Amino acid sequence: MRIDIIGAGALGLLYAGKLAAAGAEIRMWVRKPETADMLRREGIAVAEQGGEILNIKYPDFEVHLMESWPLALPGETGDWVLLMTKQDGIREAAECMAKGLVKNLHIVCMQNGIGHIEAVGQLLPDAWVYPAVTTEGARRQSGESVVMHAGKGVTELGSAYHYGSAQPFAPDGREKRLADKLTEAGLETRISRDIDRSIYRKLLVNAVINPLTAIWRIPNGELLSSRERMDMLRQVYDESIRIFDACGIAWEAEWWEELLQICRSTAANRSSMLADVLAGRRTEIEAINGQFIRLAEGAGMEAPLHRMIRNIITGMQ
Ligand code: KPL
Repeated sequence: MRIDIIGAGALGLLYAGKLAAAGAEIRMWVRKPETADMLRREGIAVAEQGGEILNIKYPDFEVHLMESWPLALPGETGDWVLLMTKQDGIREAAECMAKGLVKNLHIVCMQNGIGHIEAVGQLLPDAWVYPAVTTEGARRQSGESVVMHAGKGVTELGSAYHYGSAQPFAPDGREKRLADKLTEAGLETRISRDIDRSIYRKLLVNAVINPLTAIWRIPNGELLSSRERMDMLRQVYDESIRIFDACGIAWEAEWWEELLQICRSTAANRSSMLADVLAGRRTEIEAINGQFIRLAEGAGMEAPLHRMIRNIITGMQ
């Protein structure tokens, strides 16, 4: 199976390394020449929690600059594109893909937040766009090609959207083949027929945990360490649920307990937003809490906590 992976962040490297080790033909697509040089020089190393290290040397995988997509792929493509940039990297990647000759790409989107499936679909109306939600934990030091597989999770792969035609996608077993390959590579993947539920659950978890850990500069587990922190967690959660209700978005009572369980099971981890703030990178606040503000606006209601949190994080960038 030939897989194009766009983005060399922690998840991009984790997927590339593990899939290459499982025999998939991997092409990495990166934005910066220095990232391409580093990957060619150092390869990819995936450090598992048990101490095992998977080393993938270049050229056992390919590396290209994203801008060379139309030249490097003159009329041929892989079986899959895994789009693993953050939401703010989507436009640039999609514009490069749109210049390529191959139009009917099958693109899996692994971003946090909501709104990205529509964004990709509008930029690439001939592509099949699959939402995916993962709970795999990965960490990487900026400028390094070593990725820590910090927590084994599960990936859910939804059905494809196609914006260019009203034709429903005739299933050809393609998603199942990808899910099987990922699972064989040690990245457990299930086909989901209710991916929206997982997307909204993850949006809620990220909207509560990520900004509060970034504001207080604490690992996830410390959110549970005092009454004041727990109260704040609960208030942001409750406001989010009121917004879901106003928008007619289904949610489940267990999500609160699941959120607390995520804090416990990732207790020592830094959230991705805290990592971004500490590294001076742009955060995903707009794609996460910003989306709650927009959902609330659409339903004619206020979202004072999400708005305050969004302003605090934006003011830190
Ligand atoms: O997804 C995460 C993130 O950091 O973005 C959580 C679940 C909060 C784990 O850190």
